[in-house]
Amino acid sequence: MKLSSCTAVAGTNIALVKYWGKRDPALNLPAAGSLSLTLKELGTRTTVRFGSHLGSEDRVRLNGRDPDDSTRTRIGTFLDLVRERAGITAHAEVVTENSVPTAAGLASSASGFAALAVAASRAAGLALLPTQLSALARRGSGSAARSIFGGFVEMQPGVFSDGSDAVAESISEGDGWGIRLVVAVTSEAEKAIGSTEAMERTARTSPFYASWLESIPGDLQDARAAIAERDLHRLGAVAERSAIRMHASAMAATPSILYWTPATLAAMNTVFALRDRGLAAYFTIDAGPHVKVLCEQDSVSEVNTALTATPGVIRTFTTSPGRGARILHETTA
Ligand code: 2P0
Repeated sequence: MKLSSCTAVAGTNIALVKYWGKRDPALNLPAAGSLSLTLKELGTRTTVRFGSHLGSEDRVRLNGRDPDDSTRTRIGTFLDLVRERAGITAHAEVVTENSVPTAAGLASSASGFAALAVAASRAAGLALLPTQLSALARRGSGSAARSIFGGFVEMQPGVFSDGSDAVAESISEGDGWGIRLVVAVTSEAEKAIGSTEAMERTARTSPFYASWLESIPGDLQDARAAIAERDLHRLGAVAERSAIRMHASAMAATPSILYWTPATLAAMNTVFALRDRGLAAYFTIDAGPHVKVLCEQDSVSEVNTALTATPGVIRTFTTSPGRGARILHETTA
């Protein structure tokens, strides 16, 4: 196998039907399906180069800096999977840039591990199919499996113990619909508790976890139908209740996991008020305090104005459906 350098990009994705809980933490297998929208404006660009001259450890630069120890370990463990699969031992140089604020509930691990899966596998001489890339990306982060594909994407929980069927698939490209997601940033701080630990605590201690899992198949069915009909009201309603149920199950854990701040609640109320005025606007909230509002292109300016005027909202930006992870360029060493 020939080693090369490869640069790949991936957009992050925001789940409309949330993933929160694993059936196998070691292989990162989700306990239920999820459904997301891959975004154009927020993502990761990653270059990977393997080489025996790189010495005895992987060199990683994240946004122009050395990453913290846990991030370095997580990337090194992921590169070990790629090395094992490609039958190589060389270490790698990884240079990665996020256009997503890292670790503030804006899903940098989704685009990060999707871009890393594409760039590292290719640089190691592998030629993986999108489904195989999705399974590989999942090992880095559950949500990353979805960012291999563009537009609306559904993640299958799978039934096999090796996780080979726990992969994402594209449902619809998502463009031509004029759908937008307005992000209201409510904090610049890193989130208090990471998703992996929070999910595990929810599954172990929340009395609402079982009913949360039971509610997901119906939400997936509803979301799929809404996308097929291009029905924003129906899709938005599913997204809002999925987010609320996910957070409710996490809040009920011991100790409680609470991502919401007063600004989060104020932004949620802004969305309710917009709907009372007849606007099709629906929120979703991930493992952080930010509020993301699903609406039509024509409503973006009204949604933006209302969110910007909401106490505690620091800034807003607008995102739209994007393509799946892909190679930007590669060179053979
Ligand atoms: C999601 N989140 O579906 C859910 C909703 C956040 C809230 O997937 O442990 O970073 O790496 O599989 O993918 C964030 O969790 O967790 C996430 P791991 P991940 O987007």
